[in-house]
Amino acid sequence: MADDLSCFSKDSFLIKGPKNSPLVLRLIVLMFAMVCGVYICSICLKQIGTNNTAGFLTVEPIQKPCPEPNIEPWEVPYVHYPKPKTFSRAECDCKPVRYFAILSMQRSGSGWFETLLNSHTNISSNGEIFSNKIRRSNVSMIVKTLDQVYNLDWLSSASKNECTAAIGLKWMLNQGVMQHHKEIVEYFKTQGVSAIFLFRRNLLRRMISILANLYDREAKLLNGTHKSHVHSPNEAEILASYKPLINTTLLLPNLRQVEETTAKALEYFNSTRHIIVFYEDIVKNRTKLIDVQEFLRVPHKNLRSRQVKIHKGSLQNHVQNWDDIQKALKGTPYESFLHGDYRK
Ligand SMILES: *[C@@H]1O[C@H](CO)[C@@H](O)[C@H](O)[C@H]1NC(C)=O
Ligand SMILES: *[C@@H]1O[C@H](CO)[C@@H](O)[C@H](O)[C@H]1NC(C)=O
Ligand SMILES: *[C@@H]1O[C@H](CO)[C@@H](O)[C@H](O)[C@H]1NC(C)=O
Ligand SMILES: *[C@@H]1O[C@H](CO)[C@@H](O)[C@H](O)[C@H]1NC(C)=O
Ligand SMILES: *[C@@H]1O[C@H](CO)[C@@H](O)[C@H](O)[C@H]1NC(C)=O
Ligand SMILES: *[C@@H]1O[C@H](CO)[C@@H](O)[C@H](O)[C@H]1NC(C)=O
Ligand SMILES: CC(=O)N[C@H]1CO[C@H](CO)[C@@H](O)[C@@H]1O
Repeated sequence: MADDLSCFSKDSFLIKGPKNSPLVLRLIVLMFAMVCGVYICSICLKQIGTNNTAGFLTVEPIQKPCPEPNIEPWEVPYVHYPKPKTFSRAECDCKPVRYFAILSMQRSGSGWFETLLNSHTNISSNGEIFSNKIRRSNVSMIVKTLDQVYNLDWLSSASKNECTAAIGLKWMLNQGVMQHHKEIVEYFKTQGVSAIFLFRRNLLRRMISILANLYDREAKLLNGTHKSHVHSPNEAEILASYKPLINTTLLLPNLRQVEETTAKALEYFNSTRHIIVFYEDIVKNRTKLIDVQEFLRVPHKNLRSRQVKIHKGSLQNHVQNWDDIQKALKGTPYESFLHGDYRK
């Protein structure tokens, strides 16, 4: 429209010019044409400018698409290419990332297990993020936290760099997992998160570990600091010197309740991709960790932890009322817990 108008006025200026020629009129028409031209040019420039910058913003992050990873079709929902806000994945931009969550219970060896996983260059497990009550106060907070973790934007001492190939966290069943299981299962399925269940077979040993840990929270046996995990045999010995008294009235109901929780959790998460790992099995045979690395689809490495086991050897050395406990468990399905012994 504007173009036509300016051309028309130019034509009329050329045709009419020679006949009727007041200089003022010619100048006015000339000025009008110039203003029109400048106006049109400026609009053109503006449009080119915005479209160019808009183009850069939307096109740059997806520059060249990553080549199709060499994976089996069932794996596709579990392979991700996060774009962290806090850093660039640089040379590993096109390396796929797997999401996982270690679902466990307190004093089941999950701290040790996590340090083993974190000794792998491509695995980053961010610890017990949901021990913080605010982060698990409702489903939207949980989802927001998980989104941040899986987008590689959660900063913790475990965060690795651009070449993380498996990202996750440690999550205790009593930290909102059981309470919000429906929504969490839904999240795991839609976002492609794999679950690693880590349980302990000998629940009596677990109970002793819980009681000793609770006691140390107050007593702080190691030079006035409370420690849940130790790195030297000397420290382990000091912590194990405390022998808890187990209330035998509560023993059976408590063991039963832990078993029920475990069974329920497995039932809830049955439809998610998962693996079940037992602490005792890893202690006995480290090659079990290959199964876990296979599950996470990371290259196989020799995993290490500096943590030292606290309660070693026969259980009877670790409690005050061994005789009562023996009596309470004789003839129950839990009798085998009395004998389970293993070295490390
Ligand atoms: C969830 O919890 C957070 C923090 O406690 C709160 O700010 C937010 O309003 C809650 N959201 C819903 C939907 O309840
Ligand atoms: C693992 O990390 C290394 C660098 O630390 C990187 O070169 C390698 O590509 C990563 N592997 C995977 C599968 O992402
Ligand atoms: C406690 O402190 C003493 C002296 O400061 C030190 O020799 C000892 O190793 C410490 N023990 C532990 C378990 O840290
Ligand atoms: C064991 O627990 C029960 C129930 O809490 C309590 O009534 C009982 O006194 C406890 N026994 C001992 C020896 O502490
Ligand atoms: C999970 O589902 C499978 C079949 O879909 C079933 O065989 C198995 O018993 C279930 N496990 C639990 C713990 O519910
Ligand atoms: C350790 O476990 C692997 C499989 O996870 C098995 O092949 C191997 O025989 C086991 N080794 C021992 C000593 O039990
Ligand atoms: C060709 C083209 O992409 N034109 C777009 C330029 O930007 C404006 C608004 O920013 C869009 O409306 C045009 O479609």
